[in-house]
Amino acid sequence: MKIIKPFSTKIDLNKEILIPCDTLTTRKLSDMKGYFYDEKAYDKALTKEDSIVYEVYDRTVPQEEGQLAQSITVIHPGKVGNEYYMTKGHFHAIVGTAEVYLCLKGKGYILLQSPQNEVSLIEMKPGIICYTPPYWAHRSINTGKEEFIFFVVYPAHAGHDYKTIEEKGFLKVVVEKNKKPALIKNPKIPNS
Ligand code: PAN
Ligand code: ZN
Repeated sequence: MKIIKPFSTKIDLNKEILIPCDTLTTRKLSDMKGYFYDEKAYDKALTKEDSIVYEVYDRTVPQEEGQLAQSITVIHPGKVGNEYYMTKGHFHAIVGTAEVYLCLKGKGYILLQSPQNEVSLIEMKPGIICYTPPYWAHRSINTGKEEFIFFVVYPAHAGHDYKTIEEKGFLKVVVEKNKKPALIKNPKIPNS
């Protein structure tokens, strides 16, 4: 394993970003084709504006076993149709790796799905830590009116398998129903 020097990172508690930050990944609506169930609403939203859905601020460490990756995700408030803004969601490529999520600001959910198709929904608000066990796919959803911001730590060699979710989606989606978040069957997947 590569020997690296100890380092510290500051979470700017006013801006909730990592200082320093090595890489910033920005996901706009145009990067998320096929992820929201309501395709007409997606096309309409994109015609109006290619809004930023979320950003990920990373500290870079070698992507090898024994190292821990750290990052902050900021999901902006918004919806496509009645489905809240969310991350793409993924399995870890090395499926036996877990992850810890700590909510810093805003509110939302972590939606998890096991390889046996069990679905779990963890409610997040500042101070709540979600433990994502190995093997579960995970997606984060902003159900609030402000930014939903969380800090994560995970094994740096975990890797991200986006393909499975991009092709199959999650069995359930979080939508606004009667002005409240509701977990419903994914309309794109028959018998989900
Ligand atoms: C998180 C996610 C981050 C963005 O750091 O990567 O919230 O979500 P997507 O990766 O699904 O676009 C994490 O779970 N890392 O493993
Ligand atoms: Zn992950």
